Amino acid sequence: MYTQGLDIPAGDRAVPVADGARPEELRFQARIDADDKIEPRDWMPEGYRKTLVRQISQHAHSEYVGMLPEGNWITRAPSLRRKAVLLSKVQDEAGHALYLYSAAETLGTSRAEMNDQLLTGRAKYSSIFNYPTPTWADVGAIGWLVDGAAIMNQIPLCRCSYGPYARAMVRICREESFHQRQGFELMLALSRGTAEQKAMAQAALDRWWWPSLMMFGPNDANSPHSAQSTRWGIKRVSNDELRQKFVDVTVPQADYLGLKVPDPDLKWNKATGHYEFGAIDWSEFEQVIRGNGPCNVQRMAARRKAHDDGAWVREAAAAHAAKKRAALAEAAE
Ligand code: FAQ
Repeated sequence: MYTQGLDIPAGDRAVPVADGARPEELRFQARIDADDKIEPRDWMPEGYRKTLVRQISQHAHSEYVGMLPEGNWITRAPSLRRKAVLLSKVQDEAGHALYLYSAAETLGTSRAEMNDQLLTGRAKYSSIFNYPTPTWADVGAIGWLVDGAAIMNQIPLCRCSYGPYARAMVRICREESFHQRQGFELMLALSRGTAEQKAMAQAALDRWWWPSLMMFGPNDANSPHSAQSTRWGIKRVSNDELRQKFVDVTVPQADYLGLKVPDPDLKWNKATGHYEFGAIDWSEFEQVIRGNGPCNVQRMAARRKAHDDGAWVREAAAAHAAKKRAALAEAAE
């Protein structure tokens, strides 16, 4: 369902290389256009490396910070089954961050450097994780909508031109797909529950709908990185196209749940075969990515505290590694 229609032929996305490109740039672009994978030791333009480090590290930070909103409910999950599922889902997100940090490290930027960029506010993470989770239904809404939007955006990344990123995305997408289903199943249980539970599910949908649409990034016309990232085969489907696919897939799911999407302008257009939806409040998005969302301060404070609290673990691991290296060197003498 989430993967349909995402295969864009290379010819349709190719944008001409700038005049005066050097031979190695032309060779590089020819490899991209032939759908060849670029590997860490291959020649690549500095801009390509920089773009990938920016996107992959932001993606890793998103998975990492993204553990916090749902993590808020681990101790209060309503049953042992729900607690076990939520625990393993949140652990999966930590794993995604790890694969992505590792993929970014292959481009020559260390994990410590990326972490420093996050903690000092120089790197972004997804706007979506700056919203609060006041009720149990928010856990369902995150799985259903946020993981649903994440998969929509990430399936095309499995075919991204950079090998380590593309390979990391395959496993991540499989896990996100499971996360989406568990969120939907949670929402289904609430929607079929008492009137109070159904109202809780509706309120969570009201809270998460618009921020989920913002996750896909600015409209194509206002997306500064899209043209170049598309030319380099990093981006395969545009922000607006993915957002539209998400709306088209998700509205019937809301109908099935008996919930109402909070958009008075939402309507099915028979001629185009797509839903038309209302205007996104981009000023809210700007505020959130500038650090002024409802939970930005709280999220960064939690990450800084976790980093500080973990200092002894990093020191112990480094001391252990040094000890092992010394023992190996001694044995080799
Ligand atoms: N939030 O020119 P574009 C998840 C920034 S993972 C914050 O369109 P691009 C799993 C953008 O960085 C969710 N900033 O940029 C999970 C750029 O700023 P910069 C994360 C945003 O890169 C689920 C500027 O706006 N997914 O959910 C956002 O071509 C549940 C201009 O934008 C990924 O990172 C935003 N929403 O396209 C975990 C996927 N959107 O860097 C836990 C990989 C845009 O110049 C629980 N990333 N910006 O300062 C991508 O696909 C792309 O980077 C886009 C943005 C599509 C996000």
